[in-house]
Amino acid sequence: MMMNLRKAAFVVVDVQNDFCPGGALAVSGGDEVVPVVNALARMFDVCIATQDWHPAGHVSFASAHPGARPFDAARIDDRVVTLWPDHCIQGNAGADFHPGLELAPYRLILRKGFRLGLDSYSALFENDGSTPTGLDGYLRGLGTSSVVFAGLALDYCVYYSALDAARLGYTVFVVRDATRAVGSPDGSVERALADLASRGVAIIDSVEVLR
Ligand code: VGL
Ligand code: ZN
Repeated sequence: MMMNLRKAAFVVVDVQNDFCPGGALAVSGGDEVVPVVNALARMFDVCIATQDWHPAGHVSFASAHPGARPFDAARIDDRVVTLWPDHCIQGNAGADFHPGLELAPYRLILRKGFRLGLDSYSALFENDGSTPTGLDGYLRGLGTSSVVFAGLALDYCVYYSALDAARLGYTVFVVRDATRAVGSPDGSVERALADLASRGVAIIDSVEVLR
């Protein structure tokens, strides 16, 4: 394996039915990450999966805001946020992991976005920017200083997770071909990748980990 990645934690973001074709917030090609993620997970001692886990009526759902439509921007608690179709509702099939995702390697499944009035894109902090999910403490407890991200979606939950990890001082990698993107608004992927690169996040290909 390239670099010293076995000592890194592998964090797989939101590989759930609702983000795959046929799901409520389908990401184009979302299911295509599954075999890549399965192969990558075999390379790491510490594998963690996140699960978007919203209560019905969640503040991020357009349906919770009269007159709003999915993908609209809205102002909530003085933050401009994106509204989504209802997705990843706790206990529904859409919130389940993709059936092809091999779950055995994952020692921690971290649920996020479970507060009715607050979303959490990042695996590390909720969208108020200050409420920790506990993942930083978990990683520190294991002595982990680098994190490799994959999963869905590149321009939202993977992006904000990698951003927070870099801000916290981790060495951060994003495995580009093990992600897919929402792609809205236009240019979201290019902006996310440029921002990550400017913060020292390495955008890599799965072959660099698997060889
Ligand atoms: C996500 C939008 C809403 C993601 C989750 O996993 O990227 N995006 N909830
Ligand atoms: Zn969500």
